[in-house]
Amino acid sequence: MECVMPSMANSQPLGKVCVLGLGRTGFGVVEYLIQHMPDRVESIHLYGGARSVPNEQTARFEGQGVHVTCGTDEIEGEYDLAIVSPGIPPRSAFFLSAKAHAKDLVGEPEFAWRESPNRWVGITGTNGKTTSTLLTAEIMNTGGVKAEAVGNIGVVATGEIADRPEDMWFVAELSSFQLATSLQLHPRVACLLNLTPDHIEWHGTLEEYAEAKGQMFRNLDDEDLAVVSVDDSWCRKVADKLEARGLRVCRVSVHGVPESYSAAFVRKGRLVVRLDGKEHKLVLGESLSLEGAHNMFNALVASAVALELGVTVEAVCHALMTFAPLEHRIEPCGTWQDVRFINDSKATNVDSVEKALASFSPGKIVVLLGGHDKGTELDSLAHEVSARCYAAVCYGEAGARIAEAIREADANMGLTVVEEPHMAEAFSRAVELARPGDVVLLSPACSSFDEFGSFQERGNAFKDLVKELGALKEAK
Ligand code: UMA
Repeated sequence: MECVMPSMANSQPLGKVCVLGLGRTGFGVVEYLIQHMPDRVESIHLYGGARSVPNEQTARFEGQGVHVTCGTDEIEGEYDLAIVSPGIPPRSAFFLSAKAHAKDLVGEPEFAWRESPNRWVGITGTNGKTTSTLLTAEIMNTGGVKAEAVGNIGVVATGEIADRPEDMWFVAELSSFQLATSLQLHPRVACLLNLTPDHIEWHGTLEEYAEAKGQMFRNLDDEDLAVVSVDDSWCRKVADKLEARGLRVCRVSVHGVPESYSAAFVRKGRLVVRLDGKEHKLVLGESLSLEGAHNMFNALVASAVALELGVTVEAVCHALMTFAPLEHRIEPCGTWQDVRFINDSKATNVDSVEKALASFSPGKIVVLLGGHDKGTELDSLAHEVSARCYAAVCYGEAGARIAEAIREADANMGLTVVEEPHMAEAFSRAVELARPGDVVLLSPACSSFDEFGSFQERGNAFKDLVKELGALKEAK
């Protein structure tokens, strides 16, 4: 395999480069490339795809010498390198056309790594990536080890390279989309949190999705550390394979105490990280600022990474007790007539919703489900909703399909299932249905793109609806 020498990477010529996508990634990459014209970059061609139209930003780029093409998936000309935004599926005409016209095609984190390859931590998994990434960076900074959270959390790594001090770590949340287009990416610590079906419409099969996640470990060597869950069967297989390769693997579990030389687990209520046989006893689970078993798991992962990179036990414990919970993640946003409103807009897949449902008393949940239909398999969601909820209000593009799955799973058990066109109507309906003591939970199991620009926008719209109702904000 070709090896990129860290000290050489930043000076290598990039030649003719094309960039695909007019989102955060495309813009961040183009801004970076412009700084390297003409010495390393001969030309930049930005393609927006079939549905794109020029905008103020593309006009600004054109003024700086960038060629911009919108309204087509056809790439023209020949390029040394194509850098692709993660939302563009590898089977799409757009992606394939770029592949046919470029000597090398990479995703954005791979490009960022090639440009600045020292001190990377990679974190992936179906759920918990954002919390784990932010918590890891927080613990490291608390312990005096400089770190910046980048990647899928919304910070394009390439855009952060220019101002990156030599001693700063990138703690990168990496989605399966981003990993599927990574080849040489080589983090010093790589973490896999869990693996459940998601994004199948993008990857094709669960196997391909799992394979993409596995890409993160491809280049690890015996100096590195893999931090891998052993609480689900897919991840256990990954941990076994990595150990068979002779790598150091920290096995993480909230259910048991792994025997391995390196492990992270809970013993008598206390979080413990064992690295190369040496145990570090951390805080009691009840002292964590984040609630829920899944967050205890995220805390174990973040602590293992930080301890591996030299943070003291004291600093880890302090950060674990003070880290502020995240917006749009099981976020309490008000109470009205003894009904609590919870914003879990970040729950864009079934597994996240199931975790949210498990956080409240059974039979007292009115859940709002729906949005952009990702074609996810709905059986287990439907059964959980039937078992745990009092009512389900389904809306948006995926609303009818979800409602049908729940009705089928519920088969005369008495759950109220209703359909509404949009989130606002769904919210009003949920308010009508909720009884004192209930929770109205927005945990949609879908992405937001049929109605909103992002899950943040959807979460904020939900919180505005709660505010308009005259709900009182909870103290916590
Ligand atoms: N485009 C097409 N065809 C497509 C899809 C996209 O032409 O089928 C082009 C269009 O020009 C469009 C552009 O690509 O304007 C958008 O690119 P993008 O969808 O990759 O979005 P970005 O704004 O670049 O944001 C991406 C991530 N988005 C996706 O993976 C869908 C952001 O993750 C990430 O924060 C950002 O890069 C910085 O790394 C969001 C996300 O939803 C939060 N991630 C998924 C998740 O968490 O479940 C994986």
